[in-house]
Amino acid sequence: MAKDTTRRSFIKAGFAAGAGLAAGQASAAGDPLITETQDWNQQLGFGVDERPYGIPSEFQKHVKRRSVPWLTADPISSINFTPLHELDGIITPNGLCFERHHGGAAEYDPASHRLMINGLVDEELVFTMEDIMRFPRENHVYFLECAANTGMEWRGAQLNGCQFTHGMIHNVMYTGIPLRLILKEAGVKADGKWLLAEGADASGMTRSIPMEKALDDCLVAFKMNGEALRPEQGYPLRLVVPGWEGNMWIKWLRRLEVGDQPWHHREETSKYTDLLEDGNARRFTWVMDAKSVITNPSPQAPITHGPGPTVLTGVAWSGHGTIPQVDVTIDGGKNWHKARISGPSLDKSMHRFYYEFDWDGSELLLQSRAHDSTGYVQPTKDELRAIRGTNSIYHNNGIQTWYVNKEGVAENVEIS
Ligand SMILES: Nc1nc2c(c(=O)[nH]1)N[C@H]1C(S)=C(S)[C@@H](COP(=O)(O)O)O[C@H]1N2
Ligand SMILES: [Mo]
Repeated sequence: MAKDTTRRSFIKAGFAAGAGLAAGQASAAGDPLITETQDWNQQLGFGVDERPYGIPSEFQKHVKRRSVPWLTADPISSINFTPLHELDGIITPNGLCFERHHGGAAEYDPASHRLMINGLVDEELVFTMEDIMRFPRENHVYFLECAANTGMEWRGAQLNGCQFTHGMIHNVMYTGIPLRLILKEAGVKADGKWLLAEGADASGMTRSIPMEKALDDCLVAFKMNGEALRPEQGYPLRLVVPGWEGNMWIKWLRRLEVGDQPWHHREETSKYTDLLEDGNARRFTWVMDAKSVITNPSPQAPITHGPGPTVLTGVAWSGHGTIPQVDVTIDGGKNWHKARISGPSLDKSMHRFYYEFDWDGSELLLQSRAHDSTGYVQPTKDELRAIRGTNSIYHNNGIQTWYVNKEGVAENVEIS
């Protein structure tokens, strides 16, 4: 499969494909969509007062979060998935960020929201949202990945689409206050080594966070991609714990307690722990390791244009830093190629990669493999299983394979 990505070859192929599709119909030059006046050329569009808050084109209705009904018992304590196969670049639009909540998405009036700090501090404090807004702010783009992302795939290929296998992730620019400034305001006592973050929603979610992380890069955020957090994402205030599993990013943040040891609450004992092959469970697997997935082509985004120039794209991320390199293969690992990373390469943020190739119409086995800035390389699923067995749910960052048939239809498979 030779790669020739010059302009000329694209244009030639474009005409060839057009001619092929239009066989027996009008040629490209005689296309009525070009030569005839269309309905939409003859009527006025809608005015500036029609949509004071903009929404996507009605032709984009298929671009939406989706859930998998059998995954959870009811939609209140459930999950939906980001449509990764419909997105490009690195930022997840606010309305498409996957949702995970344990007691429904709460909607609070910011005027009556409070953030309290108690425990091992010099002075216990309560902040209003107005108080929070008076601290110096920072802007950072970070991915949030639920530890259960790809969790259904431990025993074998299961869900047919990157939205479902990898869509428990979003990548957002947050505006917020460094958590360390808020802790400093209260004054952490010398034996204050841990922080408990608590949500105001019905689930009252709590997680223990080591003080080093709290003082390092955590944010108390109130904006996402420039506008207020969405209710689904914890409006008016959420904790941002860069690179660490999504469960720790407490939404509707109402309380921070400083303590001298972890609290061992539900979400860090019975959940979000990793059962190992020997029967022991590993706790506190906080950092999300390097991972990647090809978003196009993929089961929900087949190749529809036939052989010729084809754009392969996907996303990669690491909780340990940046992604300097992504390799892709279209023949199940016989040959690996360096993908092209385009867009900002930011710490603990999603990266976008592309690989352009000339599809000869034969079957494909697509895989991507991320390298992060520590030198770590994304493992195969078999390598993970050798350590973790198949009884795991969380922290599956194994290499994903899509099989593409001669018609361009893609399917979730495994090769070994
Ligand atoms: N208060 C509160 N915070 C929460 C949760 C919750 O149910 N309640 N869910 C957690 C889990 S398990 C994940 S993966 C992330 C999901 O964030 P998102 O809904 O913005 O995608 O929020 C975390 N923070
Ligand atoms: Mo989660």
